[in-house]
Amino acid sequence: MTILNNIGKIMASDCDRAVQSDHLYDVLIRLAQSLDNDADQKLLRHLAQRWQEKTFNLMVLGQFKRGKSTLINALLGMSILPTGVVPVTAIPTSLRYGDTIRCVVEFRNGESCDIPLEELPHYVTEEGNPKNEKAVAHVTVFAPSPFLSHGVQVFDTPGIGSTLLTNTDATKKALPQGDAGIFVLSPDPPLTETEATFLREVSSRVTRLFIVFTKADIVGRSELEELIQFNLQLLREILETDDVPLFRVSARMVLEAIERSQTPRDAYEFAKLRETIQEFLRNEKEAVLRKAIVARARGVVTRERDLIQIEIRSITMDEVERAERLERFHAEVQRLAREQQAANDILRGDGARLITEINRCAESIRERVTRELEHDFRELSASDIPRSKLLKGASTIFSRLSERIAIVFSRERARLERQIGEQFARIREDHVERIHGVLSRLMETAGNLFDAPTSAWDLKVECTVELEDYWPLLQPSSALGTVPVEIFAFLLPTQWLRRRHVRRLSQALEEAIVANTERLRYHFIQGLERTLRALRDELEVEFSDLVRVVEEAVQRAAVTSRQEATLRQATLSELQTRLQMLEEFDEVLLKEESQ
Ligand SMILES: Nc1nc2c(ncn2[C@@H]2O[C@H](COP(=O)(O)OP(=O)(O)OP(=O)(O)O)[C@@H](O)[C@H]2O)c(=O)[nH]1
Ligand SMILES: [Mg+2]
Repeated sequence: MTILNNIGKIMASDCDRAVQSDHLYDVLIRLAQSLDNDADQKLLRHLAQRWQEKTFNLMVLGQFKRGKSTLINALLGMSILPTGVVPVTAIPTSLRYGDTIRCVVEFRNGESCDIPLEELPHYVTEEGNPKNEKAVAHVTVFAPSPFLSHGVQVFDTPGIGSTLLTNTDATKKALPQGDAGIFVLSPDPPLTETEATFLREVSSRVTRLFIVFTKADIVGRSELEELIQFNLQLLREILETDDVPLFRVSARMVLEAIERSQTPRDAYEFAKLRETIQEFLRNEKEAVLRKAIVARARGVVTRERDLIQIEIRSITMDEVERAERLERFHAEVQRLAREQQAANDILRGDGARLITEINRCAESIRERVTRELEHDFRELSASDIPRSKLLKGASTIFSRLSERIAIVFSRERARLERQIGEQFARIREDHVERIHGVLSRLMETAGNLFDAPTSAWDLKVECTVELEDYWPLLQPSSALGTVPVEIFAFLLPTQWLRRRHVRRLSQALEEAIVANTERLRYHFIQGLERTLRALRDELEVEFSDLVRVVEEAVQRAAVTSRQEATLRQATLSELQTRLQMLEEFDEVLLKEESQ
């Protein structure tokens, strides 16, 4: 495959950067290996794994045939995904970094298998897998593209708005997993109403959205500008902002250049798009995670250093003094454990208040959605449909309302997530600060009792409300049921029949709203309770670990102090060496922090 051979040359500088980003991983693993303390080792390995696995989901979305799969191939610098002139992508496909190309198909029954790249179209396209007869749930392709380094996972989604409704469905289900999105538009035709509706939904869900106007090569430059200005005007209205990041590109030109072993030159703003996305990933996503991980690792180093100081001082104490100080330490532990309990009680209270807030929000969501959908419903059912078309009319109203339910609830979910997320962040900060106070005092006490200077360290916990990726929106079809068809309907007077259709649809609509609000409420409360438990447990483990490691250090010191002078001296100088090594690790971590 020539494209694969060329990619290495063309994007070599990016590869260097990808390799460099693993330095922090190595530092964390080396630090873990150099420690005796199991809990800290485990924590550092966990941090290294989080760093290595840092994933960031970039969804490529848009109407069918806009050129999504081609654009992904161009961003990756290799022709991986099938593309074509009829609706192609039928199964959401994710692309992740791997040293070699590997395709993994996961089936709905939970089984999975590896397939050669050539067979990918048999599983992900409408032609190869019509109506998903192979029951594929998801396909992951691992590829050695620098674009996929830094943990980015690109999702190719089936195009929305085609006659293949299952494609639109599959894409909407994948949407909640997105961190950022690329919305693909092209000259043929300009933005449609379906796209506008979908775009509104997408923009409320992802933290960052890039608009890409691809296939720029199919129109002349002046026509292109005219089209772009037209689309931009609509986009500003839809996204309710004047700041719309739009990039003109030609994915085809990029791929053709790579095939000819050339660096793509004029593919409009393709290079800028690629750079902006990577910049965003590096700066906004990676930097935040890097800071949190480094702070945590430096906390471990500081604590280890403090413990060594305590051990060194304890070795030189006499037995009675050491035992008496350990007893005082335990008394202080009891007192601080009560303080920790009080902090947990406050957390519980804050959690309960947040649940009340979720309930209140759910109630206003129900009222707001009801007002909005009832208004839609009145408009939809206002027209005077002739008797012969009554059933068809009801069926149209039914599917329009089903669509609106999905959109409106997705928007409300995103809104609630933001609102609750912000409040949770404050609760988390307060709790972490309280527990941090308890832990610092614990360490300070140990330091004072054993005449060893201890240093302040940072306790950073950055957990967010853990919601299930997929929010189980009650599928409008099952929520609204099917439009009732009655055998004797033809005997009923038209007005009567019309009123009955309206009544039934209105009742089904109300039931769907209530059911979905309830699901939304339950989903958030469950997520919040799970997260609060995890936060409390994590900090409790931190407390008991700290007590244990201080005790262990003092006990080791007791053993050492009973040894004969040369052995004791050897242990002391080994501890000094470890102290020195930890200082060096701290310097390396400090440099990593400012990367
Ligand atoms: N001229 C030109 N054609 C393009 C470009 N990008 C895509 N195409 C063509 O547009 C057609 C559709 O491209 P795809 O990448 O399959 O589109 P898609 O959005 O993934 O389509 P679905 O998966 O069916 O939703 C193909 O025939 C591509 O060759 C481009 O930049 N320029
Ligand atoms: Mg496609």
